[in-house]
This record gives sequence, structure tokens and C-alpha cells, in this order.
Amino acid sequence: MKKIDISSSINGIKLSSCIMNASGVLCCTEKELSEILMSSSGAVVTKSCTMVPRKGNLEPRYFEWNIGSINSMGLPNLGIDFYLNFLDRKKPKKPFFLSISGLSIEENYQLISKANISPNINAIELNLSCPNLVEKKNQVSLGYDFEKIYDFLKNIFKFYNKPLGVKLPPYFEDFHFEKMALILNQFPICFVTCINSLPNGLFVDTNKETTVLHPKKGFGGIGGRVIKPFSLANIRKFYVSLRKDISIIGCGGICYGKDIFEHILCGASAVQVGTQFFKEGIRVFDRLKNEFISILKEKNYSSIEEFKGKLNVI
Ligand code: HRO
Repeated sequence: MKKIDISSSINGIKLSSCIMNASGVLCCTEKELSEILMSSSGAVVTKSCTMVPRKGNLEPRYFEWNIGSINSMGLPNLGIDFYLNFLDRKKPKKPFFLSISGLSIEENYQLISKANISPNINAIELNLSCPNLVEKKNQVSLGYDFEKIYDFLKNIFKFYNKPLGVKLPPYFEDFHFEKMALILNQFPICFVTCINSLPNGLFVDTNKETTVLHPKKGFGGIGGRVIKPFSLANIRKFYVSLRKDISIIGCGGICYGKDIFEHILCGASAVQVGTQFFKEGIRVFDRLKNEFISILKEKNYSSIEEFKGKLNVI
């Protein structure tokens, strides 16, 4: 019988499985990260970190329903030193992506400088798209600030010399896709992760006539099944407009093996699982792997390279 290989490469970083966790979900503490290390996920991504630990926003700050989730976590994390220390102690056998999300450009430079001298990091996933910071209520997130982002990346690559990817917010306008691709194509970016949660959704409890979240008057980032068409659109748009050596990691709406297939068909080299990981726990990686392998068997594919990016337009 034909061997099915679901390994992948993110611009040279080898993953034994193309399925990994999404930053933010069950990847904040020692216990959570250790569990991911022991699972069948192809890599581990940390919760986005800041220079000092943060408690995050007030609760309730997460809610899920049958087809989606809304969150306003507010970047709770244990601080960069914890994640670097975890990495140095555990020496993971799978790629380790440190997600960072400074509250200012200056803080991002400090975080990146620290990561730059850490010997065991495989890559930084620079989060340009946290939607929920109460302290930045009137500021546009960097991923939507096309003026600032060019200079920001230019300065980073003056001193940073390890692999770096960016986690992008969802875009909706052709103009924005083109503008972002034009910027990213000028830098030695290793990968882009598409997409973070859709910012400023609102979920209403009909019976109680209230919001379901407390922070930010109930508004929060939307994830889960309901956002899959937007993830696919962002993956596809960037797949056709970015340099071919920039890998794409798909994120958003992965619940079943078929969702992984669709992300890769649109151009992703790997996928991240967020809302469904939170719902189902660590066994989600085995289930998704089995379902994905079954689909490849049915379709007579033996590796993801055979269909990656090969979406046909009717
Ligand atoms: O912590 C959060 O509120 C959060 C972050 Cl950093 C992010 O990147 N995406 C999200 O949906 N929530």
C-alpha cells in the first residue's frame, strides 16, 4: 500500500506533520506546552508573549458556540523569559515557534533582540494582529497600519538574523492584499500565518439580553468554523501574490481533515488549530491527522506537495 506522508517544510523548517496548534490556545503554561510537545502536532507555537507577564482582560473573556468562538483574552502570558527558559530546558524534538506581541514597536524590538540570541528558537511568529488590547483601544493594530509596517520590518531585519514569520489579521479588500504583499515581498520573511481572529465581532445572549464577554463592551475576535472562508481567501490571495519562498501557514476554521485539505489546496504549507483545539483538547491532533490521511488516500495523493496551491477555478 502507498505510504502517505503529511510532513511539510516551512521555508526549510521541517515538520513531521503539517498540523500544529494556533498561538493563543492552550499554549501558555508549562503544562500546556509540555502536552503539545508530547502530542502528534508537527510543531509547537507559544502564546504571544510580552516582556513582562500579563494577566490579560477581565472575565468572562472567552465564549464558544456550535460554529465559532469569540475572545477578548487581552494577551495573558507568562512573559518572554518563561518561554525562552522552557525552550532551553526542554530542547524540543519538534520545531518551536516563539510568538511575540509587544504592546509597542519598541517592545517588539526588545522581544526580537532577546529571541535573536536564544540558541534554540526555530522561528519567531510576530503577531501583528492582536485585536483585544484595552490599552490600545484607539490604535490600529500593526497589521492594518500599512505606513508603519514597512519601517518596522526594515528595522527588524537590520539586526535580526533568524527565521521570522508574521501573523496577519484578515484582509477583505484587494487593495489591502496587494499593498501588504508588496511590503512583505521586500523582506526576508520566512512565512505568513493567515489569519488571526476577525476583530470586533459581537455575540449576544438572547435570553439574558447581554453580551457574552465583559471586556471592550463585549466585542472580541471571532474564530472557529465560521471564519474558514476568510482564512481560505487570505491564504489564496497571499499564495498568488507573495514570493514563492515565503511559506503560508493557514489558521482559521480547522475542524475536520477536509478543512486541512482545503487550506493546503489554497496554498498553505501547514495549518494551525485554535478553537477546535480548545473544544476537544490534545487528542484533536491525532483525530485530524487520521482524517487528513484518509482524505489523501481516497484522493490517491501521497504527499501534500502533490496538491498544494493547485486550486482550480471553474
Ligand atoms: O490575547 C488575545 O486577546 C488574542 C491575541 Cl494576542 C490574538 O492574537 N488573537 C486573539 O484572538 N486574541
